[in-house]
Amino acid sequence: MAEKNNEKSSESDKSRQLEEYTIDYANKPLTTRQGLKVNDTNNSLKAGVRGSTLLEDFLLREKITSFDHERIPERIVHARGSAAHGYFELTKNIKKYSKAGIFTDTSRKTPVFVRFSTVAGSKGSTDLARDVRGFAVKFYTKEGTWDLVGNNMPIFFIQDAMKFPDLIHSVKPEPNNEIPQAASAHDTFYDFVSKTTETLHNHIWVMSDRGIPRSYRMMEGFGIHTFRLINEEGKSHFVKFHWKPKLGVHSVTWDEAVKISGADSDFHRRDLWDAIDSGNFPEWQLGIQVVAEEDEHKFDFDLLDPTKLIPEEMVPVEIIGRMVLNKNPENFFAETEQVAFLPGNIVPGIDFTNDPLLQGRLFSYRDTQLSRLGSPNFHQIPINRPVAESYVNQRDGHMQMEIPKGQTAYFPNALGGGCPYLSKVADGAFESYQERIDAKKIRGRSESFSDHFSQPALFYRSLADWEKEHVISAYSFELGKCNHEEIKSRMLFIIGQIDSNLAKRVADNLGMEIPEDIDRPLNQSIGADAVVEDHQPGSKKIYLEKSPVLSQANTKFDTIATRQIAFLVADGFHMQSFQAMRKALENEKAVVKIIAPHGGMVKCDEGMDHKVDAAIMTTESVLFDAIYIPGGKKSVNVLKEESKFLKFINEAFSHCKSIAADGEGEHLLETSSIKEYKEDEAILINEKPELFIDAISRHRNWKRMQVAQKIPV
Ligand code: HDE
Repeated sequence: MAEKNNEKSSESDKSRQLEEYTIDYANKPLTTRQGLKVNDTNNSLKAGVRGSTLLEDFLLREKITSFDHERIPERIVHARGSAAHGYFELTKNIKKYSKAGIFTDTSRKTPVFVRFSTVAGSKGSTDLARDVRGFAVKFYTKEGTWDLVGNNMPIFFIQDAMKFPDLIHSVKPEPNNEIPQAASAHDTFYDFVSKTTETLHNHIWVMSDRGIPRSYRMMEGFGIHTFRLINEEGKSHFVKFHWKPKLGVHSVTWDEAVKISGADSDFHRRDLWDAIDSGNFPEWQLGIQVVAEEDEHKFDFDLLDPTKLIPEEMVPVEIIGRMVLNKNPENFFAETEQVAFLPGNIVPGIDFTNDPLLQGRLFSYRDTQLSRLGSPNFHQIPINRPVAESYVNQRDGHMQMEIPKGQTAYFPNALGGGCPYLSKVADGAFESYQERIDAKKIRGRSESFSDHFSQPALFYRSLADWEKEHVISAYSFELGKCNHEEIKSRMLFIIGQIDSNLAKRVADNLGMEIPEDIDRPLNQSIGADAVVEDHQPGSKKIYLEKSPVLSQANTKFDTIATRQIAFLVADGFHMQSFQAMRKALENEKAVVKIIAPHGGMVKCDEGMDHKVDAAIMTTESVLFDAIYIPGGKKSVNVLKEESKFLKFINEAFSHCKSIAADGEGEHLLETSSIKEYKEDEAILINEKPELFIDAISRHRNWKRMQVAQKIPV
């Protein structure tokens, strides 16, 4: 029991550590950095009130100099992100696989800091870009910090770190005109993708709804690489890490993404912040796929190839823990911007594999933190400080925050009593897994990495029809934005290798033909002295017809918690229906927002004032998950006259959202473009709140998709 209490304290250990560095400015005087009290921060020191500013003005110099240096380089990738604090709890001991404290001790609450991000855009770009999302978790474990720096997709674009700069240079704004921002739909990206077929698997995930999530809280997370778990006996198992969101995996449509980018480009950031602020803590389960060492070669793909997933039907995901995010950062810069993730941050019981992408990452992240944060002492920044105590001999450098005592900073030493001393593995020291390697030094790629089509094809086959339609539209949009015919043509040929119907539909949209063949090599990821023919991607294999978990049609649909519901009202709305619906939705933890023709207050038919959350001219239907219109003749007559309310309804309908109306509320629907489509299971007129709740929990009524496309919005 004593042990348990002790372990439990570890979550608060990190909070206490952060509190030590947190400064409260309430009731405090303004001072200089030296603590000198200040009586004027509005005027510089001048030779007369209309005279020139004096060099003597140390207050002006301190203020301006500090301002001049307020920025640090933004991350070269994943620049735009948002983060939160929380904890991880192990629900199932996996001692048989790993000796890590975090995987053996179910009584611990390990503090975490999690940063979500887009990849390509700059720090100020929109949250709704079609892109991969970063999902980086810092576990402050008692044995040292472990960083699981993953994405919301289970695979990556390339197989070898050597190609990362090429990938990123191709997707970032083009170097001559710095266009486009936070968008992959341009020539250089497709020039690269069409010549690098290993990108296709991650690429088709980005073209799917996974590339435009509804919320960070509704995304899966993946460690991507195969890692190792090492148990007390030193035995290794291969492992893939999965985060499964409690709210299921949900997305918006491309039309919404485009409009949200204008209406609220902080949509995901705000959503995460508001959910935590209101006590609706985001939650994920941690799952593992474990493969025995002896089964390393039993698959049709290579476990070391980061462009491949292990279908869950082949190796099920075992749920072993849960992560809850329960606290927003105090300060964006100090925490979210300065947090430094390093895939090389590891603890005993977990280890790396030879995945050539992972190996490159182990180098890159420390290097990039040096240029972002400016000093090897970045681990001393409060958000980066481990909970485990750290004693190193590398101590000098910019911004040393500690005062290391003593005469020695080297090992071995006698003068310092041999300290800091070495530990034994039995006492918790890290020891790399002793993998046997017997190989030639070679710059090249394993033949087992050359299947580039089977898994994108498996992904596409596994999607529901509506998801396939979204993928077709996404490819059509992206390629439609390219200016070079030969790039589009090459792409059509290549996606034809994934699925001929997909390529045909995209070709029709582009008004192009799919070429019968294109210049070889298809894939340029070949070794220096390789024969081109030997290094073509292999032809598509079908080792699994479908993997249902890859489709969002099979995600969880059991809650409406935190869903944003717009109540459209004007003076005179029917209080009874309003109140009954509101209560029912809020009981299920949905968030009700009153949208009215103006700000301030609206009066219901019982004469009470209700605070308006947003005036119609300040908001858009794409920011909501569903709409409700209570009865009340007077109210509905006003709403009918405002075209923005009709646009609001038409758009929600076209995005396949649920709409409910009571009493005269129906008249508003009849005035909108959806009047003919009332035979729709997510259009509920004078129905019980339970049916509306059920419809919202199903996220969207995709059966409406064809009809919805006819609505002019
Ligand atoms: Fe990253 N990546 N990456 N990456 N990555 C960075 O590190 C890099 C890769 C990922 O919220 C950078 O601190 C290389 C895969 C996330 O702060 C940089 C390669 C995966 C984040 C870097 C990869 C990721 C980064 C930029 C190929 C998923 C944001 C700033 C070998 C498993 C972390 C920074 C945060 C950030 C390099 C590939 C995920 C430059 C060289 C694969 C979530 O070091």
